[in-house]
Amino acid sequence: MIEVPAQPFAYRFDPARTALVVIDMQRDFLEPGGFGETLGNDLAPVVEIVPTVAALIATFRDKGWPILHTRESHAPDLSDCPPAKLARGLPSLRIGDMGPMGRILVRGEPGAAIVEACAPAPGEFVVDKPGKGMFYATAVGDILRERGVTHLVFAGVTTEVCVQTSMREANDRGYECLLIEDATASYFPAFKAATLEMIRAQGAIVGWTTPLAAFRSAIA
Ligand code: C5J
Repeated sequence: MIEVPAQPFAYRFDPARTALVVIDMQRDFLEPGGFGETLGNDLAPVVEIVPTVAALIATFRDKGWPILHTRESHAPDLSDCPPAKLARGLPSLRIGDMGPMGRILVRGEPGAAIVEACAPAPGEFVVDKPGKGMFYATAVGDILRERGVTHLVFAGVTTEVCVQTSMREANDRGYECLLIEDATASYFPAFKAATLEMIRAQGAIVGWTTPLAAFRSAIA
């Protein structure tokens, strides 16, 4: 077992049963003209974490530990899009509309791709998810179960939406979850800070948090 200094207390994991989950590091959330920007958001906080997420991915690759990437995306006819996602918010472009990177959050369009710096390597899992959480309407549960994964290390965007939802779903399913603090971001720094606090509150009610440097020192 490896022990990582973390909040609210040390996180212990067996590397043979641990996977990295990288949530939605897609052009649509990180690049101008994508869904994130059409919602009126400042992209700077999410762009800032790209090198840290890339370093975390490289760390798992070096160790040969499994990596699962998610992409928030929909079928071209939007038949898998939860109604709330289509109806709510005031984006200048809605899901499915044509933007500068193709149709917003539609599978196979350039904007739905993962940014180059965090691109999946051959053999890594890539899961398209229509919801905010990674278990809803996906094969994530089967993928993790088949490989005996019990512990998940999380990164990606956005902290309070798809990262937190996926962590909560995982926590309810019995996975022990660690969020890498500087490898996750929100368009709203205050939301990120609040989410980190919520996750580790009340004795790790959702899971643990730690910076990448602490994680890397622990596994060195
Ligand atoms: C959002 C996400 N924020 N990946 N998606 O709509 O967090």
